[in-house]
Amino acid sequence: MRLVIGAKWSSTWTMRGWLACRLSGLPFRTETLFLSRPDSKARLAEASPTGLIPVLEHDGFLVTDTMAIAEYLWELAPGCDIWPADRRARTVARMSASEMHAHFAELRAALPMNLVKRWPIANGIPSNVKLLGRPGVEAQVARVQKSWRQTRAAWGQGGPYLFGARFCFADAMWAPMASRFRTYSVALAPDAQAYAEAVLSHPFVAEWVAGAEAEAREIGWDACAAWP
Ligand SMILES: N[C@@H](CCC(=O)N[C@@H](CS)C(=O)NCC(=O)O)C(=O)O
Repeated sequence: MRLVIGAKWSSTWTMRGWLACRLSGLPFRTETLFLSRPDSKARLAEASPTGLIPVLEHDGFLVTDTMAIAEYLWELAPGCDIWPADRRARTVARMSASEMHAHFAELRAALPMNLVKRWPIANGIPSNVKLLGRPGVEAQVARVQKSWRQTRAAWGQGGPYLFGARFCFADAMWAPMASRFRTYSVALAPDAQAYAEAVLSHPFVAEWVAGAEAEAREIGWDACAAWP
């Protein structure tokens, strides 16, 4: 299998697709398609029927969209770590992943993912107040925390993740959100902070972040950290 990904330090959806592949336990290789090059649009059109990445290729069959990729991999490797074993837990995990997939447009636009950036804090005040004050952002930051809290309260006993001890694709879907909160020094409630830190410390997430850092060193750390 081959997964087409974007720049590791900034591509949220391809990070999720890559995490789905890792959770499946199946062998795969990646191919990087940087989205800001002059030929990117043409390469995207060639690589993906939707013109979006990630795209998974398996024996000539193309799967686009992170949710569909996760479901396809689950069907190839049923019982893998993508979804919890219990049917209801699995449904709630799909609900959680779908909420992330479909919502939070304002938050995502205001705080683009940048895995190598850290917003500076001066005298205890983050210099990101303007971004956090954009319409809709505060309410969406609150909803994200509530979503994590609701799921963990019902299913998260026995471990730091949404469904306890096993990190699943729902956690993977939220990983870029957790990284945004870290990058922009968003003040979270203690339970949400602990969950975000657990997600960012998961070995697969840490592996992707290490790849992002290596990539940024190659491209030019300061240029990457200055974006957007
Ligand atoms: N709903 C899609 C979203 C995919 C998406 O927006 N991917 C971005 C990269 S992270 C993309 O391909 N953008 C194309 C472009 O910027 O031209 C999914 O879940 O995979």
